[in-house]
Amino acid sequence: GVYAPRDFNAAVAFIDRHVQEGRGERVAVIDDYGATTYAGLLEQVNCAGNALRGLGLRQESRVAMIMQDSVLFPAVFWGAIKAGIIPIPLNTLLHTHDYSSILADSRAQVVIVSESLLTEVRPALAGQRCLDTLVVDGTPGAGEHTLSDLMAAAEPALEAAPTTADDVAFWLYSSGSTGTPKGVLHLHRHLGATAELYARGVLGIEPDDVIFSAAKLFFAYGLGNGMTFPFAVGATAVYLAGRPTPEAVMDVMRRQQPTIYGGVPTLYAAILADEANSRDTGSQRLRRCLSAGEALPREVGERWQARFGAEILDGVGSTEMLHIFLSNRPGAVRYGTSGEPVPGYQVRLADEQGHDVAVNEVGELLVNGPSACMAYWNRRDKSLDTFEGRWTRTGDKYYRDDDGYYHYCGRTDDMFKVSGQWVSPFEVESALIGHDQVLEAAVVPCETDDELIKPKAFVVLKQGGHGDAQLVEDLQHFVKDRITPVKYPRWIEFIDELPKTATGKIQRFKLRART
Ligand code: 3SK
Repeated sequence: GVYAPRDFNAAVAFIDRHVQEGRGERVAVIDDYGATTYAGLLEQVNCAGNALRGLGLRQESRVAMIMQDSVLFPAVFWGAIKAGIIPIPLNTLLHTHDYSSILADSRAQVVIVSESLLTEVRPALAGQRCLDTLVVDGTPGAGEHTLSDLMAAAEPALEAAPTTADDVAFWLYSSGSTGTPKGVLHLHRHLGATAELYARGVLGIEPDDVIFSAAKLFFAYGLGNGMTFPFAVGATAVYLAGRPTPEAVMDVMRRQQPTIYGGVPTLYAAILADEANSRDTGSQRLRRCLSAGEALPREVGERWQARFGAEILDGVGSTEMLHIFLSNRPGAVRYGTSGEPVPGYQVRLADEQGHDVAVNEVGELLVNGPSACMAYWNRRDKSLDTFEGRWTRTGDKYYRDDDGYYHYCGRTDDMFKVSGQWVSPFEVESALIGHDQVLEAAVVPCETDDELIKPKAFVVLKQGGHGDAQLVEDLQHFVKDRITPVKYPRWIEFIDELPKTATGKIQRFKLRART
């Protein structure tokens, strides 16, 4: 293997190793309840692994996790992996019908749920054929188990299951901007690959870093930021259980003084737009920020850096590739671009026939690297459509400029033609966001009375509410002055918020349905 020997259990490399090498007293996690050292985490990992075995789970059986961010998340995640059991962290913002179909699809036998999420999850257990045990992080109901009791009664020593680097270690469900979620299978070797190539290679994480990720641990981006990266080097992760509102994020920044912050564009923009915290300087130790989930508007990057003094490394990743494979690098950031390939990954841009496109021409982005997932669970056709030998199709359109920087143009299925020219919604949205009254925008194709396709924009204003006809006209001129005029939005509708996936991607298909 590239980053792991053949006989390999990722939990030993990420958790046990720190204690074996004398770093047991370093702080691994700070959550809403306090700090846990690496030695304390190892004990919790072992107890959780033994507790799962005690529930009858064996190597390769599956446990679903619907848990808020706290130290119990890594305890269960790595405990399962160490025991050879496959954890499946699920989005905590889903509804009963989503949990019902995902739990059935995954065939998990046990589900661990944070108490506050029980109302959505409990009804999803009805009629499940494989799932027989509900464990609650909190107070259980009749016939349910308590996570803390199970862990307290379990042995604090656990021998790692004899897994290989190519065994499946965990699944994630992709939350693509359309369609039903797909189970994405990741191997023991993948976590180390993202830590080595992106976290050490680009982000430059070090043992003394304190990293805070507003993106939650159930999301591949948050899982890397909040567990893989700090635990790869013995650094400290800060967790926030609740919603990462601008106030909550700034509060953590002030109290925990992280050195690295992982956010998403909407949150960067919302923090900058929030008058209430405009004097808050956040963390005095902040040295690096990263952004993913959707493209970071240039304006937002520039304003953030001017205010907080730390660059934002905007990057692109996917659940399928586990983390970021295309990114801006420290000292060479070009806001408004997704940067360059992370060393260790290869990318190419292909036209509809699969041929490489020329510099400055738009094509679909494909990526090849050592953290690509094995397949989608039970979705053979989708797997065949997405994974072409060593290459993974991303569904994103990009062009590469003369300097080798990649520019995002939108999702393959979001692009549309106006007067024979391809329009990237992202290009029009970026122009709109440059206006000082606009917080966010989404652009979709819309038919005129004579059945021609023209751009329509949905706009969220910084001060909220609706703009008048004058503002519509100003915004249209503003766009025409900045990009090819034919792409300006013929209609502008003001809305309170844009429909988004739980991980921050705009769901343009929902807006298309409204036109
Ligand atoms: O959306 C992204 O850019 C991303 C980044 C890292 C890991 C996962 C995802 C989906």
